[in-house]
Amino acid sequence: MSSGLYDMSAKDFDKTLDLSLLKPYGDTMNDGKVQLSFTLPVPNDERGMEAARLLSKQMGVSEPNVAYARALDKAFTFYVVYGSCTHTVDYTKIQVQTVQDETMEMEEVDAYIREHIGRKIVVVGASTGTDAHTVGIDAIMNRKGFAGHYGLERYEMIEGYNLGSQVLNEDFLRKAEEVHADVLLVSQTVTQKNIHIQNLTELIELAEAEGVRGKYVMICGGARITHELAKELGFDAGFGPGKFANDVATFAVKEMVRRGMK
Ligand code: B12
Repeated sequence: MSSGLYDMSAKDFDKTLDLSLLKPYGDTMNDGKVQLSFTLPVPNDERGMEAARLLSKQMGVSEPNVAYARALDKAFTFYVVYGSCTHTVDYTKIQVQTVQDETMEMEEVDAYIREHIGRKIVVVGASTGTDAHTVGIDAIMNRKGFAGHYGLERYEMIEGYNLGSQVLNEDFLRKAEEVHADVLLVSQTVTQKNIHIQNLTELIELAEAEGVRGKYVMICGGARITHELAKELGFDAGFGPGKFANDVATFAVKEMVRRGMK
């Protein structure tokens, strides 16, 4: 439910705002104020600070001010730079691919499963490949949940298996087969050198090679995962930060019904 302040756009407060030329806001509309932080492999001295300013200018930040510089080691320095972004984007033209289902609460999901599927559904989740981060998949699956949203293990009509982290794609699919899974949930947190793309692609390829891709609703998630990326990689949906168990459960059960999975 939204009302009052949230129904107003910033244009109601400041007539100089042009959403086709959107830029950051700090103190005064269109001032472009931003804060950047980064590390340079140089010692912490005046020369390093000048390098940080010059790089910031090249990134489109005018009047860069090195607000903070701290040596991490003899040859590495961490910088925080303030300045004004000179770039703009046309907000009016932005289209984003998102999951369209309106999120249901836990009780509504359970009722939906009872009515439309008529049995408990089986969900298997894991953080795959070399990825050791478990907090994301736990947030979605653990009974106690995350940020006020109970996890899938608490749903009466869901039988959940959380395999933890560093699960090989082969083992993940084997477990899915063994427990007659309907929905597979994959978490990927580490994205260095695009390892998440590699892991996720390999899982889809393996599922296709084993002829089981169509048996499962396959969903991935993690800090850098968008719905658009997930679809590109061959998943049915993708969820990132700010998404919870009931968002995922809603999509999963509606997708099962759309696909006629009983
Ligand atoms: C805790 C942590 C660790 C812990 C993990 C402990 C554990 N048991 O999970 C430890 C110390 C082990 C660790 C190790 C490493 N980490 Co670490 N870690 C973090 C940290 C601080 C928090 C991550 C977290 O728990 N977030 C909270 C959860 C709830 O958020 P989330 O995962 O985004 O989940 C939400 C959504 O994305 C979504 N979601 C997530 N998964 C799924 C799955 C599905 C199916 C769905 C639907 C939704 C969904 O739902 C969740 C709720 O909204 C982050 C920095 C940060 N502040 O984010 C770095 C961070 C993720 N780690 C990082 C790195 C580099 C590493 C190491 C490689 C470090 C090293 N050199 O050894 C190792 C990797 C080890 C490995 N093999 O994977 C980097 C990743 C950079 C990148 N882009 O790749 C980060 C961003 C730190 C940084 N700024 O550099 N790490």
